[in-house]
Amino acid sequence: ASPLTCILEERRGPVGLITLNRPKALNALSPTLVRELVQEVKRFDADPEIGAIVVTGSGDKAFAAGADIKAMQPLSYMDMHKARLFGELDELSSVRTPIIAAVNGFALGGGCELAMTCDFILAADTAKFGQPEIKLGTIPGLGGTQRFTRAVGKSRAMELVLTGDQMSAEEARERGLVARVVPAADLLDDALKTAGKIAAQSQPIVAMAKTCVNVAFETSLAEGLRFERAIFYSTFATHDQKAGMAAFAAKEKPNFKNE
Ligand code: CO8
Repeated sequence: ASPLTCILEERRGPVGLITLNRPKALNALSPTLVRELVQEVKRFDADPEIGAIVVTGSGDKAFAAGADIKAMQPLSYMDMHKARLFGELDELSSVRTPIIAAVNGFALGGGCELAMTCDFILAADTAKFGQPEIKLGTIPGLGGTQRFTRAVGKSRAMELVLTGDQMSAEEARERGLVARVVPAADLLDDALKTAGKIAAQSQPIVAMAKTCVNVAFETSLAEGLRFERAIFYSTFATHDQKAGMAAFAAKEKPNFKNE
C-alpha cells in the first residue's frame, strides 16, 4: 500500500483513530485525503480487533475547513461530472463500525458534511459549524442541504445555507447536531473514551443498533418500528445476548465474543 500523505492513522487499543492532516490548508478535503480516509475507515471496519473509529483534525484550529477551494476553482461541469469528486464518501454508509467525528475548530462546508456523515459528533467548545458555500458562488454538495436540515431544522439550516454564517458548538448541541460539547483540551481523550465504551460492547449487536437508528431517517415510523422489532428478536439468536444477560444476573462483566 502507498504511504498516507493527507491523514494519520493509528490504533488506540480497540479504537481506530484517523486524523485529517493538511494543517496548512486547515485540513481541507482533497481527492487524496478523501480516498485515504475512506480506505483507512474500511480497513478498520474489516479488522475484528477494532470496535469503533474516531475521525478528528490535526491542530486545534480546524476539523476541516471544507473542500479544497483552490483545487476546485478551475474545474468545469464535465470535470466534476466525470471525476465524481469525493464519491468515495458514499462508501461510508456501508461501514458497520461506528464512526465518531471529534470536531476541533472549524467544520465548514465539506468538513461539516463529513462530520455529519459520521455516526455522531462530539465537539470542542471552540468548534464552529457552517455551510459557507454560498459565499463562493456554489452550494453544499456532500449532503449539507439534506443532513444539516434534518439535524437542525429547516429554518436555521435555511438561514445558514443562504447566509453562509457559522453556528457555535453550544448552539449545535442545543439543536441536536452534536451529541456533546467538551472543553477543547479534553476532546480527543473524551472521544477515545466514548469510542472505547462502544468497542467494549458486542460488535454485531452494536452494528444492529446503529442500523436501526439510521433506519429512523429513511422510513416511516411504522416501518421503522417493525424493522427494529425484527432486529431485536434476532439478537436472541446470538451468543452475546445470552452472555450479556447471564452476566447481569450473575453480577459479573459480560464476556462478549462478537458472535
Ligand atoms: N480550501 C483550501 N484552502 C483553505 C481552505 C479551503 N476550504 N480553508 C482554508 N484554507 C487555507 C487558506 O487559504 C490559508 O492558506 P494560506 O496560508 O496559503 O493563505 C490557510 O488555509 C489558513 O486559512 P486562513 O488564513 O483563511 O485562516 P483564518 O483563520 O483567517 O480563516 C476560515 C479561517 C474562516 C476557516 C477561512 O479559512 C475560510 O473561510 N475557509 C474557507 C471555508 C469554506 O468556504 N469552506 C467551504 C469550501 S466549499 C466546500 O466545502 C464544498 C464541498 C462540496 C464538494 C462536493 C463534491 C461533489
